[in-house]
Amino acid sequence: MTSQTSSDVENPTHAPLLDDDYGYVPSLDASDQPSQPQETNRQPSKPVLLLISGLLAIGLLVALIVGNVRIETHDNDAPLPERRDPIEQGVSEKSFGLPPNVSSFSWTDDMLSWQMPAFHFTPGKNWMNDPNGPVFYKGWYHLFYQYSPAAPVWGLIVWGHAVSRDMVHWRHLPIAMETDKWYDVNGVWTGSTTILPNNELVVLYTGSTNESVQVQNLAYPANPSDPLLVNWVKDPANPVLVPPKWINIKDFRDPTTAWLTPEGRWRMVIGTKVNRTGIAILYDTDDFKSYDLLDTKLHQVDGTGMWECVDFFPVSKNESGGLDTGVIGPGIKHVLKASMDDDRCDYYAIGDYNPKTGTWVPDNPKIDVGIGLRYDYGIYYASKTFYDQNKERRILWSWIKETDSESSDIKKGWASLMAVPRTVALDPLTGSNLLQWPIEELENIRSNLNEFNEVKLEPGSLVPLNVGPTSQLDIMVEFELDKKLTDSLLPLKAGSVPYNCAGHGGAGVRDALGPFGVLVLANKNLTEHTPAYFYIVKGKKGELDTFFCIDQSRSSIAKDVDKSIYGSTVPVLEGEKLSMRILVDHSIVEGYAQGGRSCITSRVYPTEAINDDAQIFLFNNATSITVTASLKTWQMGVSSTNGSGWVWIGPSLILVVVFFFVVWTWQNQRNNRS
Ligand code: DQQ
Repeated sequence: MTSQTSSDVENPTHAPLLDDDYGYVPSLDASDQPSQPQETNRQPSKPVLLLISGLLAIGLLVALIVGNVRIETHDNDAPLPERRDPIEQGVSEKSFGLPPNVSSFSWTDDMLSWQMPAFHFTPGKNWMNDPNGPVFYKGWYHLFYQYSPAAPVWGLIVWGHAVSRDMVHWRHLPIAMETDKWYDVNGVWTGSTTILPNNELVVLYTGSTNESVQVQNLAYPANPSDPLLVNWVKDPANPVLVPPKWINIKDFRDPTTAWLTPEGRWRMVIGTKVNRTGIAILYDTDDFKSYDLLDTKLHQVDGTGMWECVDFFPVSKNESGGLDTGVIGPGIKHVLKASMDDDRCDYYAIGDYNPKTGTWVPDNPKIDVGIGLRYDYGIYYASKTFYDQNKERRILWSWIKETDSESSDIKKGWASLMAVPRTVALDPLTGSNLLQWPIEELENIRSNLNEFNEVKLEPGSLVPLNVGPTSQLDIMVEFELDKKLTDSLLPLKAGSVPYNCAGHGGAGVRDALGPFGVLVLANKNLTEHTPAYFYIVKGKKGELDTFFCIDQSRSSIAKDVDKSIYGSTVPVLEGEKLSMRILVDHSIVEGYAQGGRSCITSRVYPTEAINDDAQIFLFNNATSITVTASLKTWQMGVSSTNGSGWVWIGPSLILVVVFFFVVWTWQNQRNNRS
């Protein structure tokens, strides 16, 4: 298994052209061709000639395979398209702002190029935000995304497009939908795909019109027999939906995947707000062209502001697999998720859906949408699920933004990426939260397992782990605590401030039962490090509350990056060990606690703890307990084929054989002549 380095990513080699099977072949331009041996007066000897031709042939083979790894489709040097004014503001532009007067760090090219992830999806250049219309179609996973092809800042948004066999190795395709109609000239915004019973696809997306009105538009593949779905047609009937009178023309966006109602009509959700109330409204349609707005709202929550990228899907109480969007019946709960424009976080709640009335009620109104549970307690926004009929699971995609300065984004030439795709299902043990877990396909890019068993961590200890390079890691760790000790500790005093990750000073603040965990992306003298940790507090009634946190406050010596501390409580059931899984992929640290009951995604921008200078440690900063840790780590790479790359091995081998044959014949002829 080869791992993909950031320089592979920074220097993509080929642009795709058409191929017989799927519409595309990789092309080699002149600069990619191996150079020919120069004619000189001295004849090379036969073994030398064979060695050179062998190397050339291998080079050709490698070039063909590697050429499929990251294929860029956009020319960064092309003149910027004229921006139409006014560009719609306030929808997805960079929301991370640094306090005034923060000094800029002198970022070097090496530091910036290290930040590019290896196994998280990114278009490689320019700006990306929300995932759009994910679908599995004719053997390929399709991911569309909000893309600003002109610059690494939000602007005139189109639908970028990539395909994959496994959602790990990607093949970049041309832009699927451009801003070429009056009804989307200010942006082809977020939308979803629906698979019709005859396996045809339809896409509904929000267009920002020439007057910046948010409307819904219909599109479908130009050639449904093309598994890569390269070309898309927009329906002449567009826009198929305009904002109803009682909705502000700029608060009507992001249609969901539609599902069939028991009456046989298609139903979908759109997010909106009225004053400060976030609302999910429902439309029914027979043909995706004319729609009936339901009188009832699916759901609304006062004080939550605009609901973007609403998602609505069933989960099974008993089965671990996923369910198609329209499934209803006993043993099924429904998840309603909305992305809160106010705080840029994705909130969900679990509840019951009544298809007759078109309403949904949360199980626990105290943790309703926008005020309770989050998919992720770090940087995770505008997510969208789809039902993967290929493996009967529900997959969650989400946008991870940058939390550095815009000038750094411009210098590095790209901004944002997708979190790794996660399976999402109801937690069968609690019934009150979801479980999110990286898709199993990611395990195929693990290598170099290191295992550490029962490492005793005394209070105040720090244990370096020798696991090789640490910029691309999958870490799974379990902690055991001495139960007698936790029992003997006194509960929190009445009136003391309840713990939360952000408000209590991070991993450096010591208490009886925490923090303990893993330090990643740490340099030797620990001037830079990112701790992922548990922190246990004993509640007033003696109950233990466990928090899962990631502390970015010492992740970088640079001042012009986010230093927040993220986290939340995580349910831990009787008899369970504490467990966390941490994915490190250069500037992303993605954490999952207790099998995915609580997740945190963070962006870190170290200046020294990069490349070979980054290490990992176990630590225990608790003052009263010894913790026993057992862990496994793997290097994470992206193998040099992207699912479709193997297609080229056959032809490449034939080329190699032909090459050798020609050289051999030519050499023989020369020998015969002399
Ligand atoms: N991003 C899109 C909108 C959506 C927002 C525009 C969420 O459709 O509401 O890029 O990030």
